[in-house]
Amino acid sequence: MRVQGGIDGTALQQRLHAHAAIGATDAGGVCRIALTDADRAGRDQIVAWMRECGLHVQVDRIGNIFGTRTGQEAHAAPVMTGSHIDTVATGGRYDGNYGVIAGLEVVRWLDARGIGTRRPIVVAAFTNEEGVRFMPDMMGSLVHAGGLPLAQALDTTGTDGARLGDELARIGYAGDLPCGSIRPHAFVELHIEQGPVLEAEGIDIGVVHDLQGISWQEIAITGQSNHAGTTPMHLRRDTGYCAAAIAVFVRGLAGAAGGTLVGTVGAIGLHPGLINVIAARATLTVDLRHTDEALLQRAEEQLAEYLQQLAAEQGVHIAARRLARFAPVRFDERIAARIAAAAAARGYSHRRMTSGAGHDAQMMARICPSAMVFVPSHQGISHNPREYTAQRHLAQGADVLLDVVRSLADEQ
Ligand code: HGY
Ligand code: MN
Ligand code: MN
Repeated sequence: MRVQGGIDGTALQQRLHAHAAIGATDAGGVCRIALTDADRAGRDQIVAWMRECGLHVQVDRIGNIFGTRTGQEAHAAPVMTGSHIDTVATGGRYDGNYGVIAGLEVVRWLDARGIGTRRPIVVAAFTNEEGVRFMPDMMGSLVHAGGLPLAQALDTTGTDGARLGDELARIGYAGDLPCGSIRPHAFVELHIEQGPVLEAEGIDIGVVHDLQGISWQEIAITGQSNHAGTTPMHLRRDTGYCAAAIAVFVRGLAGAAGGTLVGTVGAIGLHPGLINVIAARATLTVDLRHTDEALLQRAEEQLAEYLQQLAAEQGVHIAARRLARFAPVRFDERIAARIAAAAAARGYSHRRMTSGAGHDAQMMARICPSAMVFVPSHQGISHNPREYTAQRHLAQGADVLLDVVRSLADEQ
């Protein structure tokens, strides 16, 4: 593994902060929800930087953006890196953006030294990785990998009632490149860990060799609104109570699994949502994740059984709708080893680990050898304006990305 000078961490951090100004929130974070005007502005900036780097820019029909640096063998399958630039509503500066912007720094580093590669290098920014408006998450890379038909993705209705295809056209990113037409030789994604492990262990680089399965559901509960003061407790069909009971059950599921299962009730809505009215309707979301597919399925079954029991007990109707479901993913061992070797060659401490979060790499793993590089998140905080990674760590992750992408782009 050839090791020369590293990525300019100051320039990388400056670009990250410049990009974070787009959709900046008063809390110091970023809100660039997929296919909003803020996402368009964020996309425009990435496209401008890609063009500045002399990349050939293409946009596919689900809005994925690809910047290609040609190789000596222009038609060889490219090495692809990248991530996403859409964020959750209370997002930070680094989730996704770091992987795209570091990919461009790799291109700049090679150009500044006049270094060519055998294979082309592609930097990608995938559409709608977060999935908080249009579900499922990792949608752009899922369509690219053939896991979701384009027409179905375009017809997805958002939480705000908008149709995805209309929003894509409205922001000017309904491209004409057929989805999936770039078949990479390999895919490497650089991302913040979004968890506490690397910082707690004082380790610089995470060599991500697998990623846990994800189950997203929306649960709709129908009961009966009634007077909060006059209705005896045994005569209530109280959906507010049921929603709370489900949240407690999900927490118990995770607790019973000894920390290997994580369960989250992230959104709860009550109707009419008034202090003196027993809620007639409740809607809540459940996010379950596990590295073991069979145990994730078991947790889903236990939840389904509980919903039936609760409905009978409380005299309410409960319907569950699947929003996303991805099995755990094992990344490519050869590429994981290449990441570990690159970190070692630069004297960066590193450890193998699992990704708790979903990423575009899990979809790209369906069509080409893929793996991920993590850098520490301060206090493990993410999906939060306080998300932070030190410049030193940002630069180290980009160095490893540079060395791995370069070595893959020069192989037969
Ligand atoms: O949900 C996830 O893990 C990712 O942030 N979309
Ligand atoms: Mn992300
Ligand atoms: Mn995220």
